[in-house]
Amino acid sequence: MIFRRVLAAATLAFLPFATLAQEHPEGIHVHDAYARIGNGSGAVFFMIHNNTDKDLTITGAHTGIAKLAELHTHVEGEDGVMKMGKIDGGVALPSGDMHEFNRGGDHVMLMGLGSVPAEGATFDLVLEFDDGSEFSVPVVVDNARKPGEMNMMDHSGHMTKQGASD
Ligand SMILES: [Cu+2]
Repeated sequence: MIFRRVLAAATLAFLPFATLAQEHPEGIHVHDAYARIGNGSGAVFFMIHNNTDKDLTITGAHTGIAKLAELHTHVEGEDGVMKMGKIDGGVALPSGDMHEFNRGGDHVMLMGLGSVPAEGATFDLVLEFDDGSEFSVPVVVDNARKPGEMNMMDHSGHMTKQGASD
């Protein structure tokens, strides 16, 4: 019986990993969406998966907390200095593929913030796709986050894509 008990304990210990491995449901889903906000502007970071059978492009975004939300990336200027700029043509998200919006890379820039949401608060960022559909992502304000750090406990971004094409 001791062997059996050990086995049961081992199964329990591995359960969270098994759950993680299965987390690729149908449709669009987002992992670990967070924002850094300050001085009237902010940036949103997340990982997005396209598990639909359709090639999509993220063409834009909007949110109730900012006048403007733009897809940005960092590009090297002629002087060799990295600058932020709008991504021309949007972000391609082919079927079965994923795209990472991360620090120092692509991000969703928020400009013209009204009231600045508090640390730990959540707001909705709506992503716009080329097929006319939209996808709402709950984003948590996390100014304390260090670059490259990931919140493995956050599974809040899993939902079905809703929009014109459904
Ligand atoms: Cu930016």
